[in-house]
Amino acid sequence: MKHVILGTAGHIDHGKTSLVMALTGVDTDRLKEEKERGITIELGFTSLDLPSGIQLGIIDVPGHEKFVKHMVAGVWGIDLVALVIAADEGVMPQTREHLDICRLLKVKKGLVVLTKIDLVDHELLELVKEEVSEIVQDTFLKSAPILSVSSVTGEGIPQLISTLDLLSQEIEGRSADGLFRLPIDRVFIMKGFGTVVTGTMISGNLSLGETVQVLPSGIEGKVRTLQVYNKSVEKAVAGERTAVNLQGIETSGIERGDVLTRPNTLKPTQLIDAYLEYLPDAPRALKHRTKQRFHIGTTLTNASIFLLDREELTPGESGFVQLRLERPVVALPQDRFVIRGSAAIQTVGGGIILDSHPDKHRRLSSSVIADLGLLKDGTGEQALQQHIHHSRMGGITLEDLLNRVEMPPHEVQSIIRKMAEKGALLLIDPEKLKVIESGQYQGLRDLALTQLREFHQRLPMKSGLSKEELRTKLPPEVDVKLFQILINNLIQLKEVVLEKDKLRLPSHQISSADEKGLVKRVETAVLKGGLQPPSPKELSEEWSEREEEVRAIFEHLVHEGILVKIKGEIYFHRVSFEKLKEELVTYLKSHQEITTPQFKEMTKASRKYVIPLIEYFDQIKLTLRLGEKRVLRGTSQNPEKKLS
Ligand SMILES: Nc1nc2c(ncn2[C@@H]2O[C@H](COP(=O)(O)OP(=O)(O)OP(=O)(O)O)[C@@H](O)[C@H]2O)c(=O)[nH]1
Ligand SMILES: [Mg+2]
Repeated sequence: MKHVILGTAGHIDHGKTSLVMALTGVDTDRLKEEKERGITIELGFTSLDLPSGIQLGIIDVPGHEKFVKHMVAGVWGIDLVALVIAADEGVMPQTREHLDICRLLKVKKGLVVLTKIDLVDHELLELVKEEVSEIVQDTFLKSAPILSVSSVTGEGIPQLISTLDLLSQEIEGRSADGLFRLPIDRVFIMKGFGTVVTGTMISGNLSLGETVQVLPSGIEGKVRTLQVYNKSVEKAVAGERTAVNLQGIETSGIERGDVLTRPNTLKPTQLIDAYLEYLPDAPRALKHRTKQRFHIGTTLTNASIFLLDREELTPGESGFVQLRLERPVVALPQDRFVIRGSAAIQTVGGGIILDSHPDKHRRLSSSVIADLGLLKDGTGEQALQQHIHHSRMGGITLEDLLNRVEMPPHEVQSIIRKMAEKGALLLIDPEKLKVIESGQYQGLRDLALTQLREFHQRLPMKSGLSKEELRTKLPPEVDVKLFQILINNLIQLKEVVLEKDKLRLPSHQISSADEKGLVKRVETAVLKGGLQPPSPKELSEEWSEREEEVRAIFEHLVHEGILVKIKGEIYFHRVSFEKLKEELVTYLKSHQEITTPQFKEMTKASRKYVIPLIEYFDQIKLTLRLGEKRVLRGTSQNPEKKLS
């Protein structure tokens, strides 16, 4: 059976609830306060079986300006709107505001219902009709039917029913294969059953016994019973007014504005990119970072509006914005939203969500604007490609992609498959369906090879780099699985060699130095030099070996911890260095201080070595320089310590 949802809209007291009653026989004003005050406060729900067999769900909204937030929650996701205008009063402020809201939320179709015609004469009715055509021009209701009824006498009600039937037949049914999403508009306890939530299923479907999740809190529960228009069902689908009886969730854990989903599908967000239409009759220009009320689904929170493409948005203009929200909400691309002023509460604009999980953007950046332009005007496939591209070298999972584009999972999967077949992307995690753009993967591969090359250049005597070391040199978004795939791939293509846990380039050979025993010879020569060791240059000249090769061996020995590099060309053998260090500490412990000449005397070395050495001891924080003298750090001679 086809389901269509109709919402009422219109100024307070214009006869919306009476009209619903005339159509269905149900009084949707249930609250005591509503009865006493004669106004609607909360949303009302009922349904009507149309002659063609379509079931029309009806949401009755309040007209009072104080309850516009309930009205927005009610009409978000409806298929048809009945804009109700009392013939004896004509167009009033909330007539216009509700019409703006329906337009901003992109309600597809509707009709205008002039009520209370029993109270006016023909002339007045014609005047009101003129007024109506004026306000609906340039809106989706431009050529909508205008019906005249009296809920008191019943005049016009049969015509209204057949018009609703015709319009409903023109409404396209919703696809039930999107991600399941139900913005909650009511939460209550039913005796003997427990927690029940209701809402309009925006997309997907839900069956008895399934596990569901409440967002943003993340609480999970089970579907115990399911109802669509008061009838128990095994499965509810998109477009239906659905009541879900939840097992394992207390009513205190849920509130209106929450969204029911399946676990691990939708992710709440506090940062949203959008295209905002600022209404022509907004009171003043919208400045960068202005805080406004932000309505999406049945949720209301505050948003700071960052203007991305201009300094301010004047009434009547539209622009790209980034919304920073006070509380997390569930939102998907193509969703509609409304913004209302936070001081003078009035609808000032609304628009379409382009990305519900963006990065923070720089303002006035042409590349950011171009990307958002593509999300606004491009196809779903283009949006998908853009998100894969922007996931850079880390790649992106199917789950994340489904939160970034408005497409059912099977469509996203089929596009991914096609892109993979064309070689545009690689599947890096078949379990999570994680993909990486081929260009990004090439970049990652080049980066890994460059890192290896640089390592070999710096330390030619090392056989290679361990996997862990190489991973730390790659971007942090590269996870273990992707890294493993990269390494295996590089090994398979013989672009790197894995040998004794070390990765190296195939061209890298530990230089022939080892064969000549040069490494050992350098070590011996430096050790023999004691506190006046030879430099790489001196040794290379003495032995007629290439200077770079000898210097590389010195660096290798430093890396191995055998030599200590003091400065520039001065390398000491660790044995000589440690012996001197011990001698210096012993001296300072008994003499408290040492002058440079005294230190020179201790080393019996020339100034060329003495000055860099004593400065090195300062540098490694063994000694502290006080004028011409040095003392041990961290002892009683240390004035710094005394002060503290
Ligand atoms: N004479 C006459 N009175 C009507 C008609 N429709 C509604 N009324 C009266 O107008 C008053 C307001 O009607 P409601 O249906 O409560 O108006 P509403 O639009 O639902 O008001 P809110 O929900 O508070 O915005 C009630 O006293 C109704 O009896 C009608 O067709 N003819
Ligand atoms: Mg009402």
